[in-house]
Amino acid sequence: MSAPATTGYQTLTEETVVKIIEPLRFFTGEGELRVKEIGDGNLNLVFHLTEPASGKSLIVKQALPYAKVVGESWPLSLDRARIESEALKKAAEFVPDLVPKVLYSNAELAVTVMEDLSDHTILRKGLIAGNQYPKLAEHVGTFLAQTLFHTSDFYLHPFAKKALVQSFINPDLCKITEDLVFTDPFFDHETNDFPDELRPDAEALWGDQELKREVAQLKLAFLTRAEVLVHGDLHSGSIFVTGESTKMIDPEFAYYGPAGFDHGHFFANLALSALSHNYHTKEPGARSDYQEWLFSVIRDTWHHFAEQFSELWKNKGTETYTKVPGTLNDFLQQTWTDAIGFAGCEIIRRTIGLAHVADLDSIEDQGVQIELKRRALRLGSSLIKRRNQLPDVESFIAALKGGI
Ligand code: SR1
Ligand code: MG
Repeated sequence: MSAPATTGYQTLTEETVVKIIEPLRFFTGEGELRVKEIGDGNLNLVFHLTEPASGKSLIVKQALPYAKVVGESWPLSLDRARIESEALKKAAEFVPDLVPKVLYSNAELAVTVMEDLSDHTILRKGLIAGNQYPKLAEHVGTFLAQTLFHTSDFYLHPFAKKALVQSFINPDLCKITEDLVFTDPFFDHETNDFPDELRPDAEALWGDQELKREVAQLKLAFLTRAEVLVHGDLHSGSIFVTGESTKMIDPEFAYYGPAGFDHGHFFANLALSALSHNYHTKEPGARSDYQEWLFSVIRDTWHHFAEQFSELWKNKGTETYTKVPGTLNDFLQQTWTDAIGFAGCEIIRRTIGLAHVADLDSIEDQGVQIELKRRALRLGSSLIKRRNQLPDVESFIAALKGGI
């Protein structure tokens, strides 16, 4: 297969990207303009433009018509650039401080021009270094409560909600998740990627029919439950942080899906970080302190989310059934249980699937790395199967502590 034909689209270079931003008149034109392609993700080009004389800088992100991580044999729709900038603008209606500001977008060129967040660190890198971010839980909980509630049927007129569902139809990127998160890691598929030592563990998963039956339910929820506009890929590489600020970036996987999906990804990546600190932080006291902090982020994120979502439900709910006692609790409980299941799938796919996490892959001691990945597979499987027996955040944290 080759990349799809595109009209008016050209892949930008460090030379041509300058033309794109000229009409914005963002830079003063004094002195040199430095341009560097800095994209290290799986899918896109990212250009960093700085003008030392004025101290101004910005980011130009361009989608490629194929998955960069694999090559032109994996074509991908350029519409994800429109989806990403629309999702950022939608989130900015409710939480402008928690997303990068979009300065300009061009759907034909699949380009989004954004504020430069170079003063922030990618959360995954910060977690590997053992840093703590005191505002992280509050900010992620707020982001989830505000974006999920305001894009739901609980708040929007049904026509407005359906118009949003339509504009966030995202088949190519959803297919990546359907395959890489929910299907391939649970079968002997060519996209899987793991060392030989883990083959018996992977084969145990592939032969576990009870597990597969549960994953089938989670995949069906992902395929069919158009509840809210989710970020769609909220792992710790999609969050920029400082001590005071948190920005959710990269919502190119945004679509209408089940409300627990983003929580699940975020919690899974914190759990993988906690697991990896068995290695990254060798001194036992410091290790358990750091792992406790990671668990407190899970706990506080959920509480911030549930509190704010409940307030919004009570004060701004327009759907008739939001007034019926018990309906809020039912929705939160379903979201919670789904989140644990989605977390289990994310933990497994980041361990034996196509796209791994540096938290585990950067462990130099191969024996330790294999052992921790083995634990990750057991943990993910147990979370998926036991999600209905983990009714609250404390039982979930207890399960994580037992599993890492
Ligand atoms: C081919 S894309 C692999 C992964 O990278 C993205 O960040 C998503 O997590 C996707 O599943
Ligand atoms: Mg991404």
